[in-house]
Amino acid sequence: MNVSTKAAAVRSTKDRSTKDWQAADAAHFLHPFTDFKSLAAKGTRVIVRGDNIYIWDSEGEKILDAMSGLWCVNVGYGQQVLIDAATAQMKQLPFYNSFFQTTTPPAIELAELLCEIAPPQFKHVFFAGSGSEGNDTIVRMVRRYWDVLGQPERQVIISRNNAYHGSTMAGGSLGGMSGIHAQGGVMPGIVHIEQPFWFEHGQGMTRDEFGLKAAAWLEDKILEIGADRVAAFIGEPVQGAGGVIVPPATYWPEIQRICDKHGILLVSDEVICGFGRTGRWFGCETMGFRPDLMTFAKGVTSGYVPLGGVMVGDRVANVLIDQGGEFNHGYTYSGHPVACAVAIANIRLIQREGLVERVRDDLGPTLAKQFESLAQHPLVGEAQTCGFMGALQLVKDKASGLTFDSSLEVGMVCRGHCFGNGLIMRAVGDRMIIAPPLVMTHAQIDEMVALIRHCLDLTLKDVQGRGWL
Ligand code: PXG
Repeated sequence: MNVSTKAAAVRSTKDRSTKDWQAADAAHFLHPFTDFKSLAAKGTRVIVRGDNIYIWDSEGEKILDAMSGLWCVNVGYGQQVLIDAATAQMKQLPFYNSFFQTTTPPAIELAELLCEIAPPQFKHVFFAGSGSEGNDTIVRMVRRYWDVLGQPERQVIISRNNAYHGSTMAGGSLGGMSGIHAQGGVMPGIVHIEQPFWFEHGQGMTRDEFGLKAAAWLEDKILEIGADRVAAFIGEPVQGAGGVIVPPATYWPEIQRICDKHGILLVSDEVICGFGRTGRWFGCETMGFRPDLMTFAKGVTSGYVPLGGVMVGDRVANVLIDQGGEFNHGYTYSGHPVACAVAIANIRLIQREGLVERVRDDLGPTLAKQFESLAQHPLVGEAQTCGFMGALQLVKDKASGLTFDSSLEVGMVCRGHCFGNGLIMRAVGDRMIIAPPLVMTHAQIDEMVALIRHCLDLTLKDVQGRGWL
């Protein structure tokens, strides 16, 4: 098939049925983190529209999106000010780069605005196109920092098992997901410690005791490697893709103390926790630590267009600027004017609507209360929230906290019921997680929680019917 007949064969939106979309999808579209063959056999769900907290599929089914797209649509779908900002910027200047002594007004303004909302040590930004690219920048930047300071042997970056930092080579290596490591390997100089997951590793201790113990694993690792070889520690304030794992309150302050003691850079991956999700602008503020670098993406534009980057704190910025010379790193889309214009409109909207404070004072406490009641459900062993995200740990035995055999994939059974009942909720193993848009009303929270309860009931019935209890 030559190019012109191929183009002619692609039909327009209106005359295609769901089956037709699915067939074309299976024929040509390789989806992320997907078993291509089995997805082609099952067929995809075609999402065609979004408004507020809802999306619609090609069959006209309305779905409550309790995952904000993929942890990103913080202001909900259909916000006109974001659409207008993109349109105006596309007309004015759809693209120009920020290499070779040039810049654009949206990139400058966004840099200013980010520094205004970030903790006071941040006065500089490096732009990227995604969270993964942001974390690639982190690896290159922390190693460059130690090089410039005459300590090139400080190369090792410590991260955690079950962390998610993206899926480029550096992002996948920093993350602690064995499935990713098994395909493509782990970059040299990146090592992992255990995650601060009380339910799995801390039973029998108080949460606070466990938080200190989990932080001590960092110091053990530093001493094993030798502090003079360790460049940085990176973590998500609350692990998102790993299952909304909220660390004990003692964890992050102790991590901070250990990093300070050994002179190690502290990096907060704020790709999920940033932009109001935890009830402060950044998750490190909620968890009480003071990072040297922060990765951001997702909520910076509420996902309307791709944008990511790194907030660079004074400790690193001063060295790179005053002593570093050229930093040989950057992307075509570093400071993309349309993405930056949308980010500015998004942050201004979050400010105008007071969404960060709303999560802190209203949505967060309301969700926490609702999750306390869901914790009474016979299948739920633990319910945790932080700001406007939460997790329900499904268990076989509520009293002892005994979990199901992972091969039963009870989480996927529950997710199937959600999918079939107009609710998007993610399953991470047997942990059911949500991160809804920050514009939800109380009535919508009630609607969401009723759907969750219904899906838990259906899952319980299934599990009983299959004799798994
Ligand atoms: N850091 C964190 C903390 C993330 O959650 C990334 C970096 C990478 O961002 P990009 O923009 O390169 O995808 C992420 C992304 C899930 C899921 O299943 C989570 C993410 C991405 C895809 C799926 O929960 N988070």
